[in-house]
Amino acid sequence: MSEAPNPLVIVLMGSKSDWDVMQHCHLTLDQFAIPHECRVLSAHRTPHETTEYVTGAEARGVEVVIAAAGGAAHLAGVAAAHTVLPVLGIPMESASLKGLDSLLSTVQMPGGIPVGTLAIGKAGAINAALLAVAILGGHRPELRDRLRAHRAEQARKILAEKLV
Ligand code: RP5
Repeated sequence: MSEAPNPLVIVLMGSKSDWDVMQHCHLTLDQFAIPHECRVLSAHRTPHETTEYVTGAEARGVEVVIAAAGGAAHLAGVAAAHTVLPVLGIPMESASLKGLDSLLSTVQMPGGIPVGTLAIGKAGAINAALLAVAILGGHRPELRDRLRAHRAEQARKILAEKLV
């Protein structure tokens, strides 16, 4: 577990094997100096602890929940069932179906309990962090300014590309 005293974002993943990818979510949140906590919790293997952790998040001041899982990926849906905080789901790439299983499990929530689902793997991990910053930025103009600067930097890099 990686801890911040008063996290605004919690980042859950179903297994330590997800960390190679999910460290990019953590690093992106760090880039924006967002206090956050990363934890391995599984919808299947630790159902009670997962429920307890997500249920208590709002009272701790958490504003966004990020949940990554692979295969029969229920973690984001289970998290969303236990909180009204926005939940962002990241499908992890799986060995057998390359993450299509994780994508469909995460994205196909029945109407009523939303999970905002990002892309499979690293792109989703980075974008979940950026979307969390945008959500937090709704009432923190300084964060919106940092997002604008981040986009400007990406544009500067693209425009500076030389092919030959
Ligand atoms: C999911 O099962 C995890 O999120 C992970 O992506 C996948 C495989 O987990 P391990 O068998 O590597 O622990 O619950």
